[in-house]
Amino acid sequence: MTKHVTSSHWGAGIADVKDGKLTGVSGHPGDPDPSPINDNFVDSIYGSARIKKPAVRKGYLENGPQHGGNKRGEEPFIEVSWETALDLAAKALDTTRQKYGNEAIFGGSYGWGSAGRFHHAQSQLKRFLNCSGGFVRSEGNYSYNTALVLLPHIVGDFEGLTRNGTRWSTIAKEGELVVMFGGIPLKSAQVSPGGCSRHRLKGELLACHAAGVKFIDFNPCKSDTPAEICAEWLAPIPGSDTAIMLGLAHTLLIEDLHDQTFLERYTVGFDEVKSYLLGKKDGVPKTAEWASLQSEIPAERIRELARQMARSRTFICTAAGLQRAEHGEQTLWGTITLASMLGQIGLPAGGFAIAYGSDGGIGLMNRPLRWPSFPQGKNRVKTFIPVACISDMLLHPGEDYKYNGKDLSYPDIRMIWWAGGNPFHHHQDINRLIKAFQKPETVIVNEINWTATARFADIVFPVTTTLEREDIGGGQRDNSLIPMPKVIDPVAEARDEYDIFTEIAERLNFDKDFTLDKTSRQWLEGMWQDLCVMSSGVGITLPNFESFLTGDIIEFEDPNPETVLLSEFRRDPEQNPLTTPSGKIELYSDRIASFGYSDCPGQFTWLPPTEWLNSEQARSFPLHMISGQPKTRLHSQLDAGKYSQSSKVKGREPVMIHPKDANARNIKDGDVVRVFNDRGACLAGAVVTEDIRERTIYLCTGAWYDPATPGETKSLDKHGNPNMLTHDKRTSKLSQGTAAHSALVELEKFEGELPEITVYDPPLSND
Ligand SMILES: Nc1nc2c(c(=O)[nH]1)N[C@H]1C(S)=C(S)[C@@H](COP(=O)(O)OP(=O)(O)OC[C@H]3O[C@@H](n4cnc5c(=O)[nH]c(N)nc54)[C@H](O)[C@@H]3O)O[C@H]1N2
Ligand SMILES: Nc1nc2c(c(=O)[nH]1)N[C@H]1C(S)=C(S)[C@@H](COP(=O)(O)OP(=O)(O)OC[C@H]3O[C@@H](n4cnc5c(=O)[nH]c(N)nc54)[C@H](O)[C@@H]3O)O[C@H]1N2
Ligand SMILES: [Mo]
Repeated sequence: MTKHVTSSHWGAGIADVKDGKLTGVSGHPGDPDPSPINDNFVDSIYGSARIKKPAVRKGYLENGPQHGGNKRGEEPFIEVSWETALDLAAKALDTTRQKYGNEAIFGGSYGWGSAGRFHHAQSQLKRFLNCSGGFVRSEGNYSYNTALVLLPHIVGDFEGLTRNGTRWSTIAKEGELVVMFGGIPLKSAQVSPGGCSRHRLKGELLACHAAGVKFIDFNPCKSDTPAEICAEWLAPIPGSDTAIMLGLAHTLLIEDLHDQTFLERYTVGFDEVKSYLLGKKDGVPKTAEWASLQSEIPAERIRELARQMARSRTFICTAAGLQRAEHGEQTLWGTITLASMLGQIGLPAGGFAIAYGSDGGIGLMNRPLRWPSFPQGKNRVKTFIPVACISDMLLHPGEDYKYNGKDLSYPDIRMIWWAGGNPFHHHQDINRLIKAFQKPETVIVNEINWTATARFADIVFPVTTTLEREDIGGGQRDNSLIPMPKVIDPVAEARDEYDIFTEIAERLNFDKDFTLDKTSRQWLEGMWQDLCVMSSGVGITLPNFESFLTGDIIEFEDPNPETVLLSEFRRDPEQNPLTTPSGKIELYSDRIASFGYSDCPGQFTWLPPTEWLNSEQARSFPLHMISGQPKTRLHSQLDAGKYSQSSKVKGREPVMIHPKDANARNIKDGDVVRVFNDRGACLAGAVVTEDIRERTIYLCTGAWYDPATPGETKSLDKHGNPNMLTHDKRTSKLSQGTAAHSALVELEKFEGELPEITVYDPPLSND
């Protein structure tokens, strides 16, 4: 048995290999709280869902590219030689750019891929497409797009706010009260983009609790926050947090508990907020009673909480999940408005945080250096889309739309190339996406596994996993370099992305631009050289690359453990202005107001979602579905693995349902249920629990879409993908973010014969 250090988005690990085969991956011994997601590796690497050879959809192989009328997701695949697949891909790329120009190629390819600085699938694809003349890219992410777009207008860019965010260690020392909208889900903090050497959040939260910090959790789901911190659970109607924040703000205002001095010195626009709170703009004072009507949180609790917040050192934490909903911008603007009224921004353990807990690094650690990455080159195509507009783009070429003050129109896409992402996992309203995906002439997907996205391609390239290639591990917010040696040989015919793209570039005569005449090892050694130079700047001498690969984690000093968000601004706002137009916190933004968007006006505003428990649709679909992140995997990755499978109920994704809602439908724990609305339906396995509030269900993302009848319109998904049910409306015209958390559904016991799960078997032709 040999042991090798390795890394993944869920942390540093140790891979065990016997006779050339991977037998398991466990957490690194230095990690106090390693993630069991590692247990998914073995089955995903060797199981039936692994793509073993290049494959081409039958109709595409027989008839070539067609515009519309394609049978993607329905027709089987035929395995072909690497030569054939590479030739076909080169031809499709060349024909598309010659016939329609590079504006017809979509390489946005959103997704998490795997850890590793060099073999980063998206960077590889983007460099390749850039060398080929460019592509339509996508901007932003599904995670916190409203934060990316809104925050620079009103307080500063999200990356800066998280990088310089107040640490949990400071909250343990100085804090008294943490008010969480959406909790601090430890399940989410298992994951950190690019990996981490230690999972620190649980320890830090326990230290806060031991130091006497009180936690309050507004969350429809209780169990997403660790029981050990004894948070007071307040379970609002999903989507009503903005109203609660307004109710709190109203109480602060009328009881004169707000910090007028802070507001005058550090913010602009409070008069507008005041007038809105008092109902002078719309005739509705935002009292605690009013907030209670929207949220079902008792008015007295809202009022008392406002007082408690004003008399304590209070830290307001808003989870990323909240803004993944219609008008998600408002939950962030509300957070900042409330924190400004309390006047504690810039004080240790005061102020606000966005997305703490949605990542195992934010608020815990920082990287000391900017780790090197594989250069993507220059994109000559200027057209882009906000990432969640994928179906709109494919279905409505040429149509105009608005985004963050810009008037844009959708390009006419003829070819899609995806590497390192799974849109049939991540995008909303999959039945709509299925239609959209039939339009282009060619779809190419590089994948490890036969995911739904691979099944909706024409050409599928099997790629290596992190354990089958060597790389440098370095997390986006972590202080360590983690060796990623090659642990096993590539399974079946899988190849590295770099080699696949090099071969296609050779066929089209731009391989020298792509490779700069370097092998992967030479690129890695070059990146390591850069790291050696940068590290010596912070007093660390790195070993040579070979010794790094065979050695252990290299940890750097935490660059700023005492950071307090916006403390410099607080100390001297004239010398340290914010990057907003006024240099201050903008509680009213002239710039946003000037865009004239009714779905995102110039100040924090209550705009009820179209789908929520107080809307008309709740009569037909009376349950609110939350579709957060799964504990047992990263999104859809390694869903075939042991740990992910261990959570399933009769093979279906678990759905949490309150006993009252279950009883009313004659559903028992462990029953298979059909969850449905007008957009689609899926099966799921009932977990009856009081951890979820009434009239709300929780179905995590990531079960691979497994249609009962591929090709049939709105076929039942046998497996439990919540995006069968979510709508494809965006947060607002400002950020065009996903609004996945705003969805109403109904469910019933599934009575028929239980269909088999078939999505882990390859969709290959038997002919
Ligand atoms: N309803 C609902 N939907 C959501 C969300 C939600 O809360 N609710 N959350 C959203 C969020 S926050 C996100 S970030 C997205 C995530 O969406 P994605 O990032 O698209 O999801 P993943 O499953 O991580 O997809 C990564 C894919 O890359 C593949 N892969 C891994 N390594 C490699 C590699 O080296 N090369 C290649 N070619 N492929 C590789 C994996 O097998 C996997 O299929 O989902 C979003 N969707
Ligand atoms: N294990 C695991 N960890 C992950 C991921 C994964 O797939 N698996 N994905 C990673 C990624 S890409 C991201 S972006 C982050 C996302 O991290 P988060 O955004 O933090 O995760 P979510 O599970 O979407 O939602 C967070 C919380 O919001 C609550 N919530 C939902 N709707 C409402 C509401 O209307 N009001 C209130 N008050 N609360 C609400 C949910 O109950 C949940 O507890 O997680 C990361 N971590
Ligand atoms: Mo995300």
